Amino acid sequence: KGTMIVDGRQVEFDKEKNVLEVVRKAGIDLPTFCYHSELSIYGACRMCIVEDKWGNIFASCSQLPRDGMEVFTNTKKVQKYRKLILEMILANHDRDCTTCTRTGKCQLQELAIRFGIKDIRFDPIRKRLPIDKSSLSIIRNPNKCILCGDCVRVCEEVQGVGALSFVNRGSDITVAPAFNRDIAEVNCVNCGQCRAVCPTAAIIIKNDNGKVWEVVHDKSKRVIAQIAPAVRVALGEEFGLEPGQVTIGKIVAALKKIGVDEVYDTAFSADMTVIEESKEFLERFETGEKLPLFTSCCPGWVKFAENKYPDMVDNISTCKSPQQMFGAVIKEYYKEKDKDENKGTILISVMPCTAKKAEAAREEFEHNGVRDVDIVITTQELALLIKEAGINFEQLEEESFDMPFGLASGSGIIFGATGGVAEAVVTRLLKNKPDHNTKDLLFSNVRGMDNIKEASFNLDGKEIKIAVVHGLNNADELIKQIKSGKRYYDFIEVMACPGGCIAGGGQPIPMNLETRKGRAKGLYRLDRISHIKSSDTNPLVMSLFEGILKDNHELLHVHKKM
Ligand code: HC1
Ligand code: SF4
Repeated sequence: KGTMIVDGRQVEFDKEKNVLEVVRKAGIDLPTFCYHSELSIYGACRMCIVEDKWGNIFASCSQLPRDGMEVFTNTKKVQKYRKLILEMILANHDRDCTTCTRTGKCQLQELAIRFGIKDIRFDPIRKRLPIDKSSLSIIRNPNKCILCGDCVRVCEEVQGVGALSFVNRGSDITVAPAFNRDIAEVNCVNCGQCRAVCPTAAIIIKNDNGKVWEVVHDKSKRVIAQIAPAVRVALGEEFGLEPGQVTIGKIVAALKKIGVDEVYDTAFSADMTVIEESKEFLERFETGEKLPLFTSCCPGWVKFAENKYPDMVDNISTCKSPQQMFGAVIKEYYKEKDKDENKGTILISVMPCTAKKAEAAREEFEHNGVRDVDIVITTQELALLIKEAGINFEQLEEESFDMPFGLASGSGIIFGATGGVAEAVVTRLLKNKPDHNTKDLLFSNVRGMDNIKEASFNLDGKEIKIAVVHGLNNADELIKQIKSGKRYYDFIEVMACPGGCIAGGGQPIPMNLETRKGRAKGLYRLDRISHIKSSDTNPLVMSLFEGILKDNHELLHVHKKM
């Protein structure tokens, strides 16, 4: 607690972690590339420099605020150094801005404009490096890297993966996977969180929009799209709306305009997942075998477990994720009709997640040459697709999902927020279904952004212990505690990205606590207004279980090949 003086004005501080936060509290937008409140402080970019009353220049992110401390943010010296730093970064940065996917949203470009950089006085000293296109999810271009280290820290500190690090020294320094290998050859789980924090286009989403155009132009194809829960509360941000605003009607309309024949809801197949997964849970709970049961819908988590805890893979549910269940069902549903009409059904997934691209491509999701899911695009790619098609999103008339796979329960929709899957499974298991008021109370422990959440529920006199984790480093911590016997649970929901799918690596940026909370709120609002609360009361899902799935439950399960 204390008071600082920023540019001659008194500013009180209390919980602010560093001088930078106090300056920002004073209403001054100090620039930075490498400071993220959720990551450790690195102090590498030095864009946030300030000057003290003795003329010393320092990075404000790396200094604690002190009572009586006086700083200046716009002195001649500060302006000169800041420009110099920017010029040096720009000298070594690919400047193909006209064709860059981050143009208009690049922090480097933004600051170059803001600080009036016109000429760059230096020649590049870094040599050009190859672009790494090995991953199905992300593309790394080291020639656009400004060495802020954000990706390195998010991958290590938030995801506990550590797939990226600084390699080499001096002017050869760069960020790369271990031993300079391709990213697809290391332990990367495709979560895309590195892309979400990258200030430039050094890490971008692999764009699969070309494949979408190809299939919608092909008249021999029946083109179907499924929309993940989290997309509907985030896409609007790309068109100037607040996080959490629901634009699902416009998303359906836009996809139809682009040429998709039928548009369905992944929350529908999330309802199917709930039915299958709760059945599986009850069987295991009864026998006490292979507990805790871990959820299987997050491909980043599944890959992490395969890499790091192969001995626990059997504890992961055999249920396919909703994305894959939807694919398996739709391909079965249209099998005969496709033969009769001499057509091929193509399924496009619109997901908040970069890892879903890798999930769809896994070998176990192909049967007799037919893939469950053919193309996966992220929320960001959908926004580009809409812009490319020249669709005026604001003026688009809303449309409803197609039937029969367009009706989902609120439980299926909240899958997109951390805690949502656990809440949906427990809601399904409870005999007396809670209304939304009791739900808010009952599930308060599994909702929200705490790292590790716990709750217990009484089911026919037996207590079920549940944990919810998001962020793979938190999952790692929890597993260590389970293995050491410090904690016990029956059911664990794991989502790789902090906040769950709403903050997946394919979502609009910025990704921060505010956007996460706003998007989660949007999903819970949809649950509150939905007529169907519990997956087992979704009549269309139940009729599917009586219909094509009756003797074909295996369609919904996967036995992972290790
Ligand atoms: Fe998710 Fe899921 S909730 S994994 O977060 O289980 O991506 O939104 O589609 O599959 O339904 C993502 C979201 C999504 C699946 C569902
Ligand atoms: Fe790390 Fe995820 Fe990026 Fe892979 S995609 S390098 S796991 S942050």
